[in-house]
Parts: sequence; C-alpha cells; structure tokens
Amino acid sequence: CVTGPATVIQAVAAGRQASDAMDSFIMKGYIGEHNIDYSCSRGSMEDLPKWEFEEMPNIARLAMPALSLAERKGNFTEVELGYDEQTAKVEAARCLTCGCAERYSCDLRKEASRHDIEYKEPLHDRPYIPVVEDHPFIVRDHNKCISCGLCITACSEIEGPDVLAYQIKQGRQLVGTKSGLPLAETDCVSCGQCVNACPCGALDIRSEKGKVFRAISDPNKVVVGFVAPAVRSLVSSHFGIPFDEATSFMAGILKKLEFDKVFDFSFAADLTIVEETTEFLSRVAEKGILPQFTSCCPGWVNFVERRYPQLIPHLSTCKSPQQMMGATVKNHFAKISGIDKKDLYVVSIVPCIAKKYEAARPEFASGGIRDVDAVLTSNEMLEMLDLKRIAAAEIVPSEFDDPYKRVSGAGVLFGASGGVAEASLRMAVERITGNALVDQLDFQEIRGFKGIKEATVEAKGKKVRVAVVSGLKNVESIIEKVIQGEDAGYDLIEVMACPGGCICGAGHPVPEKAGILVERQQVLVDIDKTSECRKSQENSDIIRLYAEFYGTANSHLAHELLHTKYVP
Ligand code: HC1
Ligand code: SF4
Repeated sequence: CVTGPATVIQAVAAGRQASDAMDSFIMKGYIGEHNIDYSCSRGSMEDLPKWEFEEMPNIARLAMPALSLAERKGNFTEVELGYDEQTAKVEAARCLTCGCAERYSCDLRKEASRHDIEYKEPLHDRPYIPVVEDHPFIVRDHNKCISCGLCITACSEIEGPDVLAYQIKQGRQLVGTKSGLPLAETDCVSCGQCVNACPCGALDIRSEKGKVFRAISDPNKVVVGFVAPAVRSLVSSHFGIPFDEATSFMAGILKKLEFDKVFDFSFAADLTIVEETTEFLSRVAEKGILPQFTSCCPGWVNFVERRYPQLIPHLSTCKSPQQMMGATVKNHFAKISGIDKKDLYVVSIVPCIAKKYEAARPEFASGGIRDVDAVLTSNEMLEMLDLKRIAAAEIVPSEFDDPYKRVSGAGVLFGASGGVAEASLRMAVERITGNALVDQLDFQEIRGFKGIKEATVEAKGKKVRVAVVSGLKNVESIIEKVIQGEDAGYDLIEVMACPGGCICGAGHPVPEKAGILVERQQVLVDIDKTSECRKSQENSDIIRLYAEFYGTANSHLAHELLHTKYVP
C-alpha cells in the first residue's frame, strides 16, 4: 500500500514491491486543482492496470505519463499521488509517454523521427487547456493539436456535416465548432472521421474496452459478442487471411477474447432486409410515402434527425442490424436459453463510431436495459488482442454459434456501399415477379466508390428505381428535391454516411496506402459470390426465427422489437 504524496514514478516503484495478490486499484490524489478519485476492481486479467488506464478521466491519464506498459504491469492496492500540474503538462508534451491513443501510430511522431527532431524543454510553456469533453464519444485535447485542419476538412469534405471550424482563443488557433455550441449539440453525426483524420491524437474516441473486459471477467454475466459485416474485410487485410477464411478467423478472435457466445450480425442484416423490403413493398402497394430511405447507418439517421427532420417520414422505420441483433439477443436468445436479460452483456464490434452513439440512445434501452451494452470498434478489438498478448498464431478459426449461425452473402455485402440496396433488390424483384431470381443476382452498377450510383430494375412491367449514396455531402441534392415534393427519380435510396460505406468507417484503421478500400470491398464481394446462400430471405436461420418467434415480417412483435421512431 502506498500512502502519502508521491510522484507517479515513486508510487509505481513502491506498488511493484507490493504483493502480487492485490485485487483492487485505487488512485486518489490531486493534480493542480483537480481531484482524482479513481478506483477499479481487478478482474482475472493480468493487464488490468493498462486497460483500466484507458478509461480514466483524461486529467488522471496526464498524471501517469511515465507509466509505460511494462511499468503498469505492477500490482498495487492503493496509490495516493500528488502531482503538480506543471510536471504533468511537460510530461504530456513529451508525447512519447503521454498515454494517448496514437502513441504507437502518431503521424506527427513519425514525421519528427524522420527529420531527427528531438524533444527539448521548451523556452516558453503554453498554458494548459482543459480537455474538451462536449460529446459522449469524442474528446478534443487542444494541448496536442497542431492546427493542421485535417479534422475540419474531413468533416466538411469527406463526410459533409461541416460543423468544425478554427477559433482563435487567447492568441491560439484551436479547433472548435462553427456554431460555438458543444459538439453534441451541433449537427455532428458522430461518424468519427475527424478523429481518424487527426494525425496526433488531439481528437480521440472514448474507448469501451475496459467495460467489456470487466464484463468478461464477471462470472455472473453471459457475454455475447457480435460482429458487423465490414469487420471481416479488416481481419483479412490485417492478418493476411484469404477472404474465405476471414469469417472463421474472426469468430476465432472473439472466442479467444473469451466471449461466451459469438454471432455474426450479417445475420441481422438479413433480418433487416426482410423487414425493410417488406416495408418498402407495402409502401409501393399502398401508395405510401416514397422514396423510402434506408435507416441502417446511424450517422445518416443522426443527419436526418438533426438537419433534415422533414425527411423523417421517408426513413424506413427499421432499426439498424446492430440494434435488431441486440433486441433479438436480449429477447429471443434470452428466452430460449433461459437467461435473465439483465445477466446478458451484449457487445457489438463494428467499424463505426456512430454505432456507439446509436447503442446508447434511450429508445434502445427498454426498461432501462440496453439492447447493446457496449460497442467496440475494430481498432479496439485489435487493441484487446494486443493487451492480452494474443498472437495471430494462437487464434483458432471457429464457427459462429447457434441459433444465428447462418448468414447470406447479401447480408455480408452490407459492409460496402450499395450492399443494402443490392440485398434488398434480390428480395424485392422476387416478391414483385413471384419468380425466384436465379441468374441475375449481381447489381454491379450500384457497387463501388462513386458518391451517387443508380440502377433501374424492371420486374413484371414495374420499374424499381434505386439510388445509392455514400458520403453525406452527396445526398443533399436528392434531399432538397424530396423536401420540395419533386420526383427525385428514385423509389428506394440507400445512404451510408462514410464514403464507400462501412469499410471506410472511422473505427477501422486508417488506410495506409491507396487501394486498401478496394481490397476491403473485394473481400465482401468474394464472400458473397462464394456463399451457399446469397439471398437474405432464404437464410434458413432467419426463416426459423420468424417461425418460432417473430411470426411474419412487419408483425406486431417485429414492430415492437425491430422498428423504431425518430426524434426530430
Ligand atoms: Fe455497417 Fe450495418 S453495414 S451500418 O456499415 O447496416 O458499422 O459493417 O454494422 O447495423 O449490418 C457499420 C458495417 C454495420 C448495421 C450492418
Ligand atoms: Fe464532423 Fe463526423 Fe467529426 Fe462529427 S464526428 S465533427 S460529423 S467529422
């Protein structure tokens, strides 16, 4: 036990001499005027201090700049520390040990090393600026910002909402919001592309790894992990795995991380297609509100609710696959496995930051129990492997679990722009003509990276006009027409916030060279092409789920659990 004021280094040194069998970690103290009272209990994880560290308030992280991973492996029961803000600030500026998420891949550091630039004590210390925490999942640390403007460009030119701008405050050029409002109150869609663009960790996401590790080590929780369609594209490139082994390798990763049950939520993408296409065909038959926009991308839904609420009647009422999967696990799986839903801990693994925001929405927590308890990005999943020192060679390819084991190629295609519309067309054309689609399953014209793609499909004399848009700035011209009541020329419109779809999500590692996104897309296309089942409506686990639980598509129960209402 370490008591009394001590520098962090002294505290850690003393902590190392403490017993190995300690079961909690308490940090109390102060930095400047900031009080720190942080504690956590030890799970079974050897590396607990490291991953708990990721969850500490930022100011507490600043207090621990010297704790390299090796140093943090010491066991301590109680550390009381006093650390003056001046020292914390200087240590943070050193950056080598500042503990920020970029520490292993900071572009600024790489550039500095390339030019043999070394850190020297500054002649003038810039005043410390408190970290801005005005968004539930994105934090801005101006002390690290180099005013490069890449986040502003990502928001305006890559994604489209255009809510960030430079501000001059106390003689310094900082990044703030255009309106001056907290980020969460602007039209920010939580896509995270600004975080991805930041070269030096001044923008960071709030990690949920600590929560997930804690749940995994809790013997009273059954932890379910399910993984999004686009994650296998990353697994393939990151580990050099051929496309046809990527899915089982991904299941192996989750089992190695000790999830109790692992599902592929391409299954829920299939469920979405059945629900959403049924809704679309009803709107057509009943001369309802058209065009229908897809609703599976949470960044896009945020954009509609915040900037174009007039468009809400055009949005499909379907929840996203993530939320459909969460609701199905917490209700159907809980029922058939006899587990109380409060003992289930459901974790989604996705290439997206906006999905963290989506899962935390109050409307997806009926009775205060969230359908999805935590959301990890693909980056966080890789970091968890690192933290547990799991090498690729130790991962044993595995199968996903029943009762949602089977997925269609159409569900996997969701991960790239055009995939949702293509999967929907494979069902809509069949339902309109009454004949099985056999040869013409590929809709090439809506694949790829163009901002707006179109297809017109003829079925029994009826035309289905489809548009596929990725990158929110590309959808504005279509929205304007729809709002003015003009025929925009389409019946069904897929929108994905990130250019190219989820394969370019901000939760994936930043592509290091041109061509990576094309490779990621190709993995999904190849998986679809070689899948036994290529249509969502033919997935036998989906058919069984309707037979034993939901009844029919768009049934009363399906509406209760799989559909939502939007908040203008
Ligand atoms: Fe996506 Fe989706 S495809 S939104 O891009 O509809 O993140 O992969 O998970 O929910 O399925 C992301 C991907 C994802 C949903 C699905
Ligand atoms: Fe802009 Fe997306 Fe960043 Fe929000 S999360 S500020 S919308 S780039």
